[in-house]
Formats: sequence, structure tokens, C-alpha cells
Amino acid sequence: MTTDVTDTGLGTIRVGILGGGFMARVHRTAARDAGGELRAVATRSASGSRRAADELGAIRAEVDAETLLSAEDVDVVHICTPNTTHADLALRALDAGKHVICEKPLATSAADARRLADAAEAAARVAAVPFVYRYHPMVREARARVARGDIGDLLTLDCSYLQDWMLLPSDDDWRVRAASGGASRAFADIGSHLCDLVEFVIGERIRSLSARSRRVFAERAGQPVDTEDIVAILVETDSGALGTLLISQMAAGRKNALTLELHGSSQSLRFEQERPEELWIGTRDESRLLLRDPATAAPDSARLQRVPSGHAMGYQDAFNGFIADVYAAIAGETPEGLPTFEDGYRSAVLTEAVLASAAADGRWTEVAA
Ligand code: SOE
Repeated sequence: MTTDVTDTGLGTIRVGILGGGFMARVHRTAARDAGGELRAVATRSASGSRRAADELGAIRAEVDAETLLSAEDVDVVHICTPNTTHADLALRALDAGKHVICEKPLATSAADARRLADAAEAAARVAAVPFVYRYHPMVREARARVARGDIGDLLTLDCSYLQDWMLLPSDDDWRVRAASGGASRAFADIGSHLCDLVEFVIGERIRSLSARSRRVFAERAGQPVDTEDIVAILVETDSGALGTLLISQMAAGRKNALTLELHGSSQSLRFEQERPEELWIGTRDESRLLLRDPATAAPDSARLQRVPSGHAMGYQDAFNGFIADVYAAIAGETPEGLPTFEDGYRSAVLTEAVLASAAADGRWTEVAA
């Protein structure tokens, strides 16, 4: 069920968006769906802000981020700007008393992410990071099944997140350069989603890891590249389960293939982001596909199912579910599984462990608690 924020007593949630790219459009659509009103948009320049405000349908364009952050008629700021700007903007938004939704990676160092999580706690504001794959109903279904012991003891994990938009040397993006994207690219951009989902579903943490990474092209579009395209990781969880995580933005034909496969002592589960209506369940005797169905779903999955089974839900629906939960939290509710700045911090800690291990030829590295 979608939360109607206009019924909370706080009135309509008034939204400001920083940034004007693909993610800003996804945030705008979800904000509207959750009943938010898009008051203002700001990008790097006044002309860019005007263009983005028109495209996104905002009431006004602000000349810069500072003006948007100090606007009295904005309750929540969505930060959809390049990675290296996140920490500073999120801190300023919290200082200005705003609730904040900051794109991942929350910060490009664990120390900055920790400062942000602490600042959010001190400010008593809702501070969320869009680890949105948590919002697929079949992910919640998998999580509920693991939590109630259906799969038995977790033995192994076989997970990957594969894309191909960086396949060619001419493929370029601001994320490719550490100055705008941070020291890690493929891992921070999509490996962060994968690790968040793994820990969310299995209910335990990755205790240690061994990572190798690869930068395939020294230059893209004539400019030097200083971030990785591919990461292969071995992991061990708190309970001793072993797993492999493959992350690549150069896997031809794979567009947004996030796959989570868990093998327990009684059962296996497999979720694929590009087939989000299904959960594969395997036992030694049989395997079957469980299809999304609000009538038989676990409660936490059922609440995210907006349309009857057979009417496929996807990426934007997951995003809508996330933003609806953020706005519900702003209205004083405590929605289950909301990814917060604490989760953004966790992700930054994992990123540093991956970078440290990869820099040491794959040395097994403990992930700080
Ligand atoms: C590009 O890799 C990207 O848009 C990511 O930045 C998003 O977080 C992911 O959800 C989809 O792919």
C-alpha cells in the first residue's frame, strides 16, 4: 500500500532536487508518486537548473545548491549529483535542518560517511540512501524465507552485478575519474548495491573478503582513467558461509543484471533484478519459480506490492516504494528495511576493504564491524 503523505498531519512533503540527470528523473517520478511536491531544482549552473526544472516539472529553478538548501519551503533534499559532491551537500542539507536522500555512494571515504551518519543522528532528520533493490517484493520474500529458516544454514552465495555500458573505450562518464566519482567506480557504483542486498537478505555481514580488480582501458574518450571496470571478490560471512561476487560494467549484453543466489543446508534461492517478479527455489528433489502474489506473500513483501500478480512491477516501482518509505519516516513512521546513512557508512567500509584488498593483490581483509 502506498503511504499517503498528505494524511500524516505534516501536510504535503515539499521536495528539492540537486542534480538534473537520469537519477534526478527517477527520484522526481518517485517523489510525485509518494505525494511530494517538487518545489525546486538546482544543478551546477543557473541555466542548467532552468533546463532541469523544466524537464522535471519543478515549480522553480534555483541559481545554486546553497539557495536550494536554505529554501524555507523545502522539507527534503534529494542529492543526485556526482559522487565526490555528496558528503559536503548532505552535511549542509542536514545543517539546514532538511531531511536528506543522498545517492550512493554516500561518501567517497568511510570517515566522511561516518561523519554523515553521526550528523543525521544528531540532527534527528531522516537520512536515507537509495539501496532500492531492497524494495523489490521478491527480495523481501527471499529475506523473510531466510529469516524464518526455510533455507537452513547458509552455506554458499553466488552473486553478481553485471552491466555493459562501459564496454568500449569510447564509453565515458564522470564516474570514470576519481576526481568526480571517487577512488572506486564499478564497486562503489554497483558493487555497493550488491553487497547491501546480500547483507540485507541473509541478515548477517560479510566478515572478510579477498578482491581483485581490473581497469581494462588506460584511457576513455582520450582522457586517463583511474577507476576500476571489473571486481571479483571472494567473501566469508559471519556464520562462515563462503561466496563469490562478480561486478563488471563491461559484460556485453548485460544491462542491469543483479543476481543473488543463496545455497542453504535445505534450500536454495535465486533472485534476478531483470526478472523481479520471480524467486527461484531449489531443493534436492525439485526446483520451482515462485511468482509474485500479494495473496500468499510474506507481510513485508505484500506491503510493497502495488498491483496484482501478472501486472509486472520493476525498477521504478522499487524506487517508488523506497521514496514512499522515506516520506513515511519523515511523517513519523518506522518502515521496515529503510536504508539509511548507517547503511551508506557500511557500504563505504566495504568499499575501503575491497580497495585495500585489491591493492594488496587480493590479500584476505577483515571488514571493520
Ligand atoms: C549506473 O551504473 C546505474 O545507474 C547506477 O548508478 C544505479 O545505482 C543502478 O541502480 C543502475 O545503474
